[in-house]
Amino acid sequence: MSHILILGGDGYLGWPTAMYFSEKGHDVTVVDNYLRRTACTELDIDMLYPVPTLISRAKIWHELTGKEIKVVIGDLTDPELMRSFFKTGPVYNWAVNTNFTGAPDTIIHYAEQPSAPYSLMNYKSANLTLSNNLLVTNNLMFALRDYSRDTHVIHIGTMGEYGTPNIDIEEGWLEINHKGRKDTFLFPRQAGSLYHTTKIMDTDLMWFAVRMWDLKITDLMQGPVYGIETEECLIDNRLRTYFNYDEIFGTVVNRFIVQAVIGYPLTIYGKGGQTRGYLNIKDTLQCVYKSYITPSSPGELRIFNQIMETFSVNELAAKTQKVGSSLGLEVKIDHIENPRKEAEDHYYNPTYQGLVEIGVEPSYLTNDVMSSMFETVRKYKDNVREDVIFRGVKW
Ligand code: USQ
Repeated sequence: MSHILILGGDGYLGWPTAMYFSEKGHDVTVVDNYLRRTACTELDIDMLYPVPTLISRAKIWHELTGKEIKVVIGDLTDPELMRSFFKTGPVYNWAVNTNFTGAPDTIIHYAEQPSAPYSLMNYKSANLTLSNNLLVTNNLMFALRDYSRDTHVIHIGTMGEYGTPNIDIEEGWLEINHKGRKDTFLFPRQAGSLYHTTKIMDTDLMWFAVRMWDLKITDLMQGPVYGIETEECLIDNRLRTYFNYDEIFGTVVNRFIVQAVIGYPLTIYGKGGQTRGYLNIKDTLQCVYKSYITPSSPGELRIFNQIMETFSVNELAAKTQKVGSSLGLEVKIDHIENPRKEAEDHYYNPTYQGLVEIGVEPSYLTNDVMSSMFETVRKYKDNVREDVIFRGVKW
């Protein structure tokens, strides 16, 4: 049994990850400052259904399974909070057993402001994104340096670090031949939002710490995630993860399905040729778990591209329309002026073999997978608020 610390354990991915590791018998602690919930409240955004607080969810999990997910509510930009997980043990907001069992064996780092549009709403949201994301990562690097260089960190990066270059995208690294000599460097990065830029900076902070202090880090370059349910979420509706469909926090597949269900024309931005690599939320859990089982070595920044298949926005809209029609819905498609500054017609050929090589079994966005998302969204149709679907946050 390992001691797993999940930074950002209240989030779309953090909470399902906590249950996944807890179900397997690990000693799991989650920490979160409710950044995403607070932002949704401040922006007057509702999720598809209400989600109990992190403490309530941990209690429900305990009641139903007998397993314990310890909870700390706090802000990891405070270095003392970060360091308490290694030094003395934190002050838990909820836990059955509060004994300090030493530094975590593995830390899964999701504690970041995750939205590109949020990062570009205004100078305050830009500053929050920069300060939160970089300070949390830097606090983590120094805590590891000072207390536990053997702890393996699994960080969620983004495919958006690479942008859309006119060459094939490798898994993190590129060998360069220059004037007869060669060396390996981080693959060139060129982000399309300030949020994505913070992920590039995270990678740089982690690469520095790995070189200086021989830390063990895996950086997972993840594409947009879709899906609602993981095995553990199905145990009880109150254990479901967040589901955002608004312009700020909703990702494109989740948004399109909600739009199709309520008869709102699918919001393709611009020409719709924007191509990205996608994955099911269940595969995020598999990828993190397989990375945990086969940690990187001391002094290694291991990078995997965490996607299972690629689609253009037009292809996603066509798929949504097809599955919607098969369920008796009339799904309209709209091309609206792109609020983002991004290539709408571009080359895209990323490599993504590494995670399969360590045992991940990919899921795909089949008609059945989409239909089951439609079914779940339909149950909550009456909760959907049209006014949050498009506000036009511009780059
Ligand atoms: N898009 C539309 N219509 C919409 C929403 C999005 O055409 O209604 C387009 C966007 O312009 C973009 C693509 O769909 O070209 C993906 O957009 P998204 O909102 O699903 O994803 P993105 O903003 O790129 O960010 C999401 C997550 C972020 C993660 C990233 C992975 O919010 O945390 O890092 O996916 S990646 O895109 O590979 O960088």
